[in-house]
Amino acid sequence: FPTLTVDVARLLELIGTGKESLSFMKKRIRHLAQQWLRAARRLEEKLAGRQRDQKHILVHIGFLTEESGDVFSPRVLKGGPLGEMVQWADILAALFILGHSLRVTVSLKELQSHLGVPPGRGNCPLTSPLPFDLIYTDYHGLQQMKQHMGLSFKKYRCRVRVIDTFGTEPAYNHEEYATLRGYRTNWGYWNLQPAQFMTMFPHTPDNSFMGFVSEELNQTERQLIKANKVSSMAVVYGKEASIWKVRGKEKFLSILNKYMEIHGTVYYETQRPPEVPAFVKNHGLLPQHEFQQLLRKAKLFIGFGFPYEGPAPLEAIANGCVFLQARFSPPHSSLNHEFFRGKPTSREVSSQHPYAEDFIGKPHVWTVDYNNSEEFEAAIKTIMRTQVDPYLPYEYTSEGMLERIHAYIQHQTKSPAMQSSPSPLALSPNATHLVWSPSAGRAPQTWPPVASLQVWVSEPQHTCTETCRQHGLVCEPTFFSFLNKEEVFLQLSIACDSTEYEMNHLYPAVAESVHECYLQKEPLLFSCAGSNTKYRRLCPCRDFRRGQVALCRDCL
Ligand code: U2F
Repeated sequence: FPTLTVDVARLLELIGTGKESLSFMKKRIRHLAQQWLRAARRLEEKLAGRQRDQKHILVHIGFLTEESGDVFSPRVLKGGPLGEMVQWADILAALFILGHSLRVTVSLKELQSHLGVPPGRGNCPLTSPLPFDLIYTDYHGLQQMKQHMGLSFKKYRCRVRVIDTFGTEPAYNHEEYATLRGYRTNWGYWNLQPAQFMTMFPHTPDNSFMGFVSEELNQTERQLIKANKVSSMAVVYGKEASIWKVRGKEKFLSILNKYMEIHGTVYYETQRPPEVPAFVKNHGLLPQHEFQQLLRKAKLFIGFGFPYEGPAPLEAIANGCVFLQARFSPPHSSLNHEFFRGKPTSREVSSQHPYAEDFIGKPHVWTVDYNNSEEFEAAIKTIMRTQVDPYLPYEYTSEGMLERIHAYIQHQTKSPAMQSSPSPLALSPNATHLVWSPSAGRAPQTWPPVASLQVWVSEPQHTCTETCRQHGLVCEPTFFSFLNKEEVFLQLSIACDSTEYEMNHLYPAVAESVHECYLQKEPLLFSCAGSNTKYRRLCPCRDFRRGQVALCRDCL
């Protein structure tokens, strides 16, 4: 078994030098090293005696390669996106601390030198000439690997994990289906298992949730933060001046300015950017550690609508701020918004940070209509009066991230389609849904274990993601194959005049008005996302650990 590794200097060496983005990542790893080590020790105690395999892992950060244009590195010190670098730094730290053997590449040349891949035999063989058990990369890296590996790419693609910030829904991933049905994207069509895509927040249960971490506080720091909070201090979320070019800003900022001193961390070269009003105290872009210090003093962290779904709101909440953000009505998505256009998802983004809105909520997060001055002003007044403790969801702590990645690496090896075919499910006593019954024979070996499965039927126009959530559960696409059977309709007392197998990401489902039942013909299209007024969908749901939605209760 690998030992949880402590030699952080070795990791920093592996990452290499020569880019501002790499320096940012190394600084972050160095700064969080003690936190990672403490988390590793706690996890070790928790996993005592459990099997842990050591994997050979290649981490190829495609978006940082010159060959893909590397637009990020030159903007690191100029207010450009850092979220991706935050996440990659944390992925590297987590994989290393878990004791796996790592190689890191940020150029095509290095990638090529590591991929000696003469064609072998069989489908995704576990022992073969490819010297890596797992490859973590992104969409740019995937493209580069495909070009370099030629035919063997197809054979080994099951070992790839794609870090994909906003997620890829199954309908966009399946090449033939996406092409036929017009799920057009700049990225999709890779025919991977949807769980191979790993997101920054738990956006859709179809993908795996990779996440990142936020800095954690000890008891003394928590007390200090509470004692030193300035209830009239607000920090604006937006390190690049363009973020401040938002409609209606004058109105809501002048309301905020009546009550609070407003601070910003906007990058500038020589003078204040014209987009930033004179009454804002601008500190310029701060190093990450100093930004956290500013958040420790502030009461409020306020978003202007962009960037979407970044790390900063979690950091603010972890440092005891309230996060105030705009509700999007209608929600933003790839169908109506430039930023999301071409991204392989139809997910509707209901605010700047839906995770903060849905998974955290009040008193830490306020989502309001910025065009409604009364609602906005009332929120500010209440926030100033309310005492709020620092809060960090477990899944964004170092221990939470280590636990999740450990579980994925240990268990997520077989694709759902490869898991053994189950016998029928038994009805639960209350007959509103189905559960796995121990009397139905030996449970098939699956991960998550099938004992956590509950089958619920959605209302029309509801996704399985929503349906499971309504029942306090989470959609688990691995289990779709268990309910994609004619007898399941019968067990749910659904009358089917006809039953067809078709390719459709909403199936299995029933068109109730006409008593037509549909089963899924293409396992790659099993999808928690997606809804239609015509169908009630059969949804596989499971329980989850508090604060760790990626894992079921018995999933460790
Ligand atoms: C997101 O990327 P961003 O970089 O825009 O995300 P932010 O939430 O602004 O924060 C990234 C980090 O920047 C740090 C802060 C965060 O961890 O500690 N920071 C800083 O170092 N100094 C400062 O003065 C202020 C912040 C998202 F993550 C990406 O995936 C998206 O591509 C992007 C666009 O939606 O938004």
